[in-house]
Amino acid sequence: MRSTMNRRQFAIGSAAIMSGGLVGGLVGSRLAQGDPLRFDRHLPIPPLIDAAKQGNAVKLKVSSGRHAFLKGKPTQAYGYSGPVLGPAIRMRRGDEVQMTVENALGFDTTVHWHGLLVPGDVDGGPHQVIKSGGTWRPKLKIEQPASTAWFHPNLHHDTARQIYMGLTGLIIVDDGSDADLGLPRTYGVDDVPIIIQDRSFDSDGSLLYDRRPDPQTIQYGNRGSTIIVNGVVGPVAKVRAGVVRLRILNAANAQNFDLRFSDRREFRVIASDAGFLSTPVPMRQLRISPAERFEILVDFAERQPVMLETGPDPLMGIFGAVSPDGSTDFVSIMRFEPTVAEGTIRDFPARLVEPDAAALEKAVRRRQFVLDSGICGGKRPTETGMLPGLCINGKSHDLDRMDAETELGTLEVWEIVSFGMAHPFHVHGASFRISSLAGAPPPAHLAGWKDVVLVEDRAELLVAFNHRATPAHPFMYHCHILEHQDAGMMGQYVCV
Ligand SMILES: [Cu+2]
Repeated sequence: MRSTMNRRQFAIGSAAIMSGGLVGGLVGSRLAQGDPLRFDRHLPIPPLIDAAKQGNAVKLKVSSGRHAFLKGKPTQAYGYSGPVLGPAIRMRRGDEVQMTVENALGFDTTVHWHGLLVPGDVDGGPHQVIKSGGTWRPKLKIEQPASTAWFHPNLHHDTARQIYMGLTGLIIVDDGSDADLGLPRTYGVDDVPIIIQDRSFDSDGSLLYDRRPDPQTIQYGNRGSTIIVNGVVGPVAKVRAGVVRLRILNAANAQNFDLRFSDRREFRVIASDAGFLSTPVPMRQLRISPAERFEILVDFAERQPVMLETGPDPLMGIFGAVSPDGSTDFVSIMRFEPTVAEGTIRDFPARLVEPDAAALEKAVRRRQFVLDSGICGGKRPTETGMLPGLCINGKSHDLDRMDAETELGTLEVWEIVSFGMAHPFHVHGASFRISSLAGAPPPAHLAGWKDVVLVEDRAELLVAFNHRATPAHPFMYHCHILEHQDAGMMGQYVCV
């Protein structure tokens, strides 16, 4: 069986890495130096830009700045209109938002609107480079249901490092349905963004990222020893004593997080990447892979402080299942303290929004995408040609090669196959329903519209193509382990 073989192949790779003594995909509640975390730093809330309140004209300046990920240790980071991360931009369905993106980084970048369903020429993929010192002015017509999206660089061969250094911002698409449903929606108060990332730091607090990652880092993705939430280590969020909505984004380069609360309380998943689920899904533990988003409702009415924890990456075998201190425990990543202020929302809704139907029998064709490593055809992913290739259907990404042509207004079945390890697969410019995961129907919280799917074995997707992308500005599909993407595990398609 495929999955058995995957695990065996994987275990061999893991043993090789561990014997090589390389630092890998390990999360921990302690800093590398061994200091226990105090969870006494207020959770930073990215500033909210409500596009409609400023005439649907939004400016972002991408630049380098100084930020203290570790308390008292400011260091270089990259951010959008700030030293690290970026604002949360609220956009309303039906509006057209004029973005102005100024690149003051000192080198090229792009800004990809991950989860926005917009045409290829404004999608911000590797064909829309914003040159150093340049400005990009895309118009974004918002025509999709309420959802949590985000924005980040997608520059050919330099996506992983730029995101690692801090380039991540949120987009909140608002269609009024959360007001109709009576959901918490006061940003930063009972509607709280939670951006989770793992990082490795030097003793001076600076970010460790090798511009030329070694083969093992490329193979398994960059994994840090410390977890940050909204850009800081060990934060505390003071929340209302009531039902609170968390918009969780995994913006790690490679790590899957396995989230739960320290008291194992139940929470409700209300939305995934591309919008609301039909009903809230009660869960006590939630896996989130790179680039995925989940919105959850948590009841803090009992006023008990609680920790948010993550387990070792369940899909990294030996490699991810052991912390630097040798433990396999869950570790605390942040603290919630319900305050004296009562929450205004006391109940979970019974129903949410019925997602747009998607009928498998309407699919016009079927394609298969095999995600693998090895000797890839096409251009070499590195100048030396000595590093491992990461490829889709045996080919490394090539900006000059078109891999697929789709037709506007159609549905297709895409079968994604992962070899060797689990890959989070993302499609630009389209959303999909998961028809099956390893041959079984998806669990309820993965049954809505999405744009990322973690493929451990194989997944069958029903993809809806409703946005135009021409050969000059194609859409990407790729693995969202950023080192894999940079090393060639990406393809591109047109939709005409
Ligand atoms: Cu991958």
